[in-house]
Amino acid sequence: MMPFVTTRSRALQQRAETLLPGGVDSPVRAFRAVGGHPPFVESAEGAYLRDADGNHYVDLFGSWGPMLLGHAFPPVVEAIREAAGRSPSFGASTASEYELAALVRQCFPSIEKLRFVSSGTEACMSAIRLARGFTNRPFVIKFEGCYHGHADALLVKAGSGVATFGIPGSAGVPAETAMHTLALPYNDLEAVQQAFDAHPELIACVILEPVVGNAGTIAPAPGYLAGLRALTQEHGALLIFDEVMTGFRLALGGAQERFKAELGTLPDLTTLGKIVGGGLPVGVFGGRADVMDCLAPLGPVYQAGTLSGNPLAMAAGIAMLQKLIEHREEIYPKLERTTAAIADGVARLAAEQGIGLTTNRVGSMFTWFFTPNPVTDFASASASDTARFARFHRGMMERGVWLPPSQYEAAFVSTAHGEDEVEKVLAAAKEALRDAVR
Ligand code: HOZ
Repeated sequence: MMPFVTTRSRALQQRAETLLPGGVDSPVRAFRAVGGHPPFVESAEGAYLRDADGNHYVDLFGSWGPMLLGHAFPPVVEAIREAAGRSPSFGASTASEYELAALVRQCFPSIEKLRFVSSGTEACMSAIRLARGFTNRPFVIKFEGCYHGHADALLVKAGSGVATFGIPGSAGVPAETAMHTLALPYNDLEAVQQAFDAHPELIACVILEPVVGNAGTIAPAPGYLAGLRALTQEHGALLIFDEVMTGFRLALGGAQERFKAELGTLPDLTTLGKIVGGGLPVGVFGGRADVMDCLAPLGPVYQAGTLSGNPLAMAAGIAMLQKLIEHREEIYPKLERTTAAIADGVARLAAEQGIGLTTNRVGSMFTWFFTPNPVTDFASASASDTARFARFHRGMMERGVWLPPSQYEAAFVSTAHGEDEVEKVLAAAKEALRDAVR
């Protein structure tokens, strides 16, 4: 194995720490949960990242999701260049907003109307406010280990960095702000039924990641999504699918397309992010027209943003979605094949070495949990051996494979990954697994 040199990245991290808390702009990036030093990225192309020391990595986190077609995808880069030449921001309407909205609508039949914002956090925060405004009810049901961005009321028992650092929520969130958030175990319909019984006509909405990515990957149990749909309808609450990770990834129409046969009726509202911006900051919330028309300037629910519908972000999103729509027949089966080869290949290696590993995969997102037991909710995900995960992560980095630096984040595969990358990941994993259990 070549020596793993990270001298430049270390220096850049030390310098960053003098101005940026933890040296980062988003906590999980600091690698605190897995040890070692975060490499500083200089550039990326296709399935590969290159760091400041010249190390190359097969990228298995894809900018946390957006890079479905690989890095520096030429049509997206070209669209951004072209739009930048006409000025990066106007703070006024452009034709491109309708164009991207029409493409989103084409992929998601449940989205009759939508609004663009700048992040998944904003999308979920706005969707919740809208649901409360529409129903005139205060309570929100969310699920343990699901992460819907860092808005105050949604950090309760959240996934992603909140789970990574083992904190129950966040300092700075007054109890009154979170008192209307009911955090229930995922995949447990009985708990939802009980919450509706305990708070009759007070629950505005149920929000969930239909396939969880922020506690690691967890699939909905058969009947779970349909059960939530039935319960919300019965109790006059809105059902919100947070498809920030799963939208355009699990299928062109996200989890709601993938699980359509079982779901029957679609969610009332959906939030999107990541892929819809082609790598630029875009979030979307949308759904039933009667609900969306409660937004200002038509209705009483206020929401706004200077950079919402930003022309560069719209251009990138249009280029991305056009490609996905045009090539959907090749793209999704290829993603499925490559991801299965990677996820199942490592699962086989672990079994051969007698290592207890649970592999959860849905489409092109997956997680290797270091536990021999099934992972179906946050409690079972938390039973994973995070010290083993950290050693495995380190071993993979040293061998040129960049996994998300937390047991509680999903790995993502792109169309730029192929047989070469599968081979590289399996070769690295064979040795890294051995190190992980030493
Ligand atoms: N919470 C994000 C993914 N679940 C992490 C984003 C980042 O650190 O860039």
